[in-house]
Amino acid sequence: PSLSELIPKFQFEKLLNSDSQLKVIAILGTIEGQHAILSLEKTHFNYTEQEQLENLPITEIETLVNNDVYYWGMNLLKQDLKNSPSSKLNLIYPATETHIRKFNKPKMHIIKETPEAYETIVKPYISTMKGDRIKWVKNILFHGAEADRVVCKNDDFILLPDMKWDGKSLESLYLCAIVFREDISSVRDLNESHVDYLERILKEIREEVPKYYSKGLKSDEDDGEEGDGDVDGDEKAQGNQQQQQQQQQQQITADSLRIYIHYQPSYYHFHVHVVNANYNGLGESIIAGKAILLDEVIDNLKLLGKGGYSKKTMHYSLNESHALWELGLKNHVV
Ligand code: M7G
Repeated sequence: PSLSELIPKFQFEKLLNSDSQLKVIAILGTIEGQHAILSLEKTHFNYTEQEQLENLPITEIETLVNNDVYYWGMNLLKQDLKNSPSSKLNLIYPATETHIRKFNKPKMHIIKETPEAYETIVKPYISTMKGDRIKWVKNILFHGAEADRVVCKNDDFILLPDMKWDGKSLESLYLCAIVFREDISSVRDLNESHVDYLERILKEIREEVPKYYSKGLKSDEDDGEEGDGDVDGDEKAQGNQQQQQQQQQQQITADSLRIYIHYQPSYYHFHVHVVNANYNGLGESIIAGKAILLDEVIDNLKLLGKGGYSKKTMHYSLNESHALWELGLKNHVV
């Protein structure tokens, strides 16, 4: 079924999360008796063309306060689904208990995971998190799912837009590189034998992403061509110059990519997050205690010797609703 068939059937049950900073809400509900999680995220202002900036689509304004030179109020914006949608919608259906737990906002703790705690608590948990839980990964790798969106594919991995990205603006670029090998569940499985492999992955990402987006997003190009119309020479030159400047600012370069992995990840099949380093609207995804730069991982592997990350004590944040908390990590806080 399509999203537009499913959403009208969604029946509210409870609010899971509402984040005024990230402009996100997540709602638990049911669709035909099965749990579903609906989340909405207000979109960023995608006004990059000069014409859009000159004609902001403000339709109604209510002034709240005016004090000296300061004014503020509320307004409506004219929006349309293709170029200026109001929000991005995510639906997980049917949603499992694990999905639901992930959206509740419980207390965070800093965990000190020793190699022993990993062996006795985390490793057995990971073995239960394979199978159906990472079916979407297998679908991408082996069954052509999302094939039309792939940014780059080689013998090591497939790189494609992450589900969290609306694909509308390079400013919030978010890609995910999923590796073909199935023997790495998490950073804990990495050791010095993986150094060349990881360096190759990192190098490919740094080469391919800037190349792929060198002319901006595909839809940006289309819009640019349409806008030419009957503008006179000077104005057009000025517009082009501004457009070029904006494009340069937006240009994705190898060193403007934040490339990292998660510990603990949600999915235990090795994958690498690739986001625009200038974007900080990603909340938990990029904070200390969750994200580890792939460069750091590689350098650490060179120092850690044969056992690699299995020998390390890992410190990270975990919330009380994560299954690992009750499974025993609550006894391994710092
Ligand atoms: P993670 O570090 O395991 O978990 O990353 P977390 O960041 O969600 O805590 C998995 C990444 O895969 C996340 O960034 C998800 O948004 C992304 N992702 C998850 N699913 C189910 C899909 C999917 O079906 N397609 C794509 N393209 N990305 C997904």
